This record gives sequence, C-alpha cells and structure tokens, in this order.
Amino acid sequence: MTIGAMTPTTASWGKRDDMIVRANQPYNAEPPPAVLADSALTPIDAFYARNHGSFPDTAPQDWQLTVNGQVERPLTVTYEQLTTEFDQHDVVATLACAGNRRAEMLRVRPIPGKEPWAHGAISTAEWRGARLTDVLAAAGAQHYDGLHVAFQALDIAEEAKPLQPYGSSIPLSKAMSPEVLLAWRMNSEPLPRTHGGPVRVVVPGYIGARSVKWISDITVQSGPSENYFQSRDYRILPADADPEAVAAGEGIALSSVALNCDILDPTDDDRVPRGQLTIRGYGIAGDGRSVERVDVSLDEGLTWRQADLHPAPGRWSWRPWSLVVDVAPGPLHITARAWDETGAAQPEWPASLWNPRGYGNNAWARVALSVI
Ligand SMILES: Nc1nc2c(c(=O)[nH]1)N[C@H]1C(S)=C(S)[C@@H](COP(=O)(O)O)O[C@H]1N2
Ligand SMILES: [Mo]
Repeated sequence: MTIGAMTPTTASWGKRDDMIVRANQPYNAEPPPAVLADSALTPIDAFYARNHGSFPDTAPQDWQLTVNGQVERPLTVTYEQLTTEFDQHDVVATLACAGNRRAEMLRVRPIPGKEPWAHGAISTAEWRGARLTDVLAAAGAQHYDGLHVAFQALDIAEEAKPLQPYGSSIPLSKAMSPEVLLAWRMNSEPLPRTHGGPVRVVVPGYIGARSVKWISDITVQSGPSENYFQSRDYRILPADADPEAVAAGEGIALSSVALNCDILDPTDDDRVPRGQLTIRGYGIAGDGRSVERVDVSLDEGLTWRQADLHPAPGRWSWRPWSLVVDVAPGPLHITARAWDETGAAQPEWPASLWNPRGYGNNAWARVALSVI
C-alpha cells in the first residue's frame, strides 16, 4: 500500500468511475448521458459537478451566513439556526449549467479555454432547505422594485480576474419566490461538499451559476452583483466580441434557462442493433413553465412523431420522455425538439446562437450513430 498525498479523483469526490472528467483541479465532471436517462432524480454519484476554484471544507458547526445591505436587522445565522428555526421545504429542481451542450457550439466555431460540456452538465435532485424569502424576512429586507440579492461564497475562483470569491445575484422578485432555497440536503443526504455543503443556494429555473455553493454572505442591494461571474462572465456577448476584453456589464446577463431538450440515449457514435430502439431524453422549459410536447425525427426534421412524455418529478424539474422506434442497418440521425405551454419552440441550429463564451445552446437535439 502506498501512503502519500492523494490527488483528488472522481472516486474521492464520491462520483461514479465513468464520469467524464473535464478538469481535476478544480473537479469538473459530467455523467455519461445514458446514466442521466436512467432516473428522473439524478443519484448524487452521477450529478454533474461544476467548480471554478478550490473549495472549502467547512464543518456545519463552523458555517455561518451573514445577511446585510438594505435590511432592517443585519443577521448572522448559524447552521443550527438555519436548520431548526426556519420552516423546511423540499423542492425537486434541475440544475443546468449555462455551458451545457457547448460541445455542439464549438463545432461551429472554436471557443478556447472553455470546457467542452456535452450532454451531461445538467442534473436533477430533491433539495431540502429554508426558503430564502423567510431568511430575508427575518433580516427585515426592504422590498422596493428593482432591488437585487447578491450571494458570495467561500471558494476562491481561480477563473476570475482579479482573483475573488465566487458570487452572483438574482433580482429580489425571484429571491422572494417560494422555490428559492438555502439548501442543506440533496436527495435526502447531507449536502455533499462538492455540491456546496454545508449550505448552498438553489435557484430553480435559473442557470446553475446562480445557485451559489458554500454560501457565506447575502446582500440586498440596489444593483446586480459586481462579482466577476455576474458582471463579466455568464453573459451572452455579441458574436464578434473578444471575451478577454469585455467591460463589466457588457452583453446580456443570463438568468432563467431557455426551453431546451436533449437526447440522452442512444448517443453520438453508439452502435445499436437493428429492430426496436428506445430513445430517451428530457425536455425542460424556463422558469417554471412546462414542456407540453417533444417531437422526434429520424429523417433530420422532414417528418416528426411525438415522444411519450413522462411526468416531471416537480414543477422546477426536467420532464423525461421516451419513444420506441424501429431502425434498420445504416447511419441513424435522431433529432428532437420541445414545445412549452406558451407554444415556444427551440431554434434549429447552434450556429444561430453561437456566442464567444458558448452559453445557452438550446438548439434542436441531434445525435448521429449507426445501426448494425
Ligand atoms: N461557490 C460556487 N458556487 C457555484 C459554482 C462555483 O464554482 N462556486 N459554480 C456554479 C455553476 S457554473 C454551476 S453550473 C453550479 C453547479 O452545481 P453542481 O456542481 O452542484 O452541479 O454551481 C454554481 N455555483
Ligand atoms: Mo455553470
């Protein structure tokens, strides 16, 4: 047996061996897509991990949260107080990284220095926590129109320029919605360290970047956070912008996720036997809307049939779908597109959405494989 310093690996983060690791320091990984298709709630060992820097290892008894800014009674809340003095709520919510499906975008034009997330930077869990609105009320937060709630964390984000703790903000109107939690449990287990334990913010319906992990400070303020990840990153820049040279506030800050769907199984380059094939995937609509229909095409969009929609495990989660088709030997292209309750549909190609940081790819889902 060798004893020595261990490099953190997928196993030491409690993840499956077959995670697709995008970086080890900090740990960034996504599950194989077929694993995501296996259950509506993603097991913790398969849940994608997206980290911007080295993250803290704080024991619950050492954790505390400050709430300040435009509040009548600035507060410090301990883990004990948060978990015993506030009502507890369970919310099933999908977290989707704004960079999910970037791999398809960078086939349009390269996106240097960004993780080539494929289909798996999205996962769903049941989160337990206190409502952010209850904690804000305990601090006597003001609620004028146009206020924002800024989050700051304990990790130091090496990706940020200059180096700074990770942070972001959401409008106060969203912060006061009942689905937004300060969560300490995930799928009935204590929130694991990789996912922000002891306590993280969960902002259902918004891009994953706003669900700040290792939360330490909450500030009610008149404008959005000036943190790098709110003011410079996680923004849709014009196609000709140089992401290294943008000024704070340039581009469009991402908030609620756009209607999307994906094919999880089979996936690109699979070889499947002829005959009956079950296609599985998910649809997700932005900010609490529902997916009403998913269409699947085996001829690149000439003709469509409707997928079987399965119940969503919660209003803030993705909606699994499946479809059994008959396939003959040869190349197979599968396309899928979702429609939401407002009749909105997805754009056809990633080329029409391409942006310098590769965010928000919600083009029709496409996979190419062979039938043998
Ligand atoms: N403190 C902190 N919070 C964070 C991040 C981070 O690096 N540091 N990454 C964000 C991003 S971009 C995403 S997509 C989600 C990912 O959450 P997960 O790792 O639990 O899947 O956390 C968000 N919260
Ligand atoms: Mo993300």
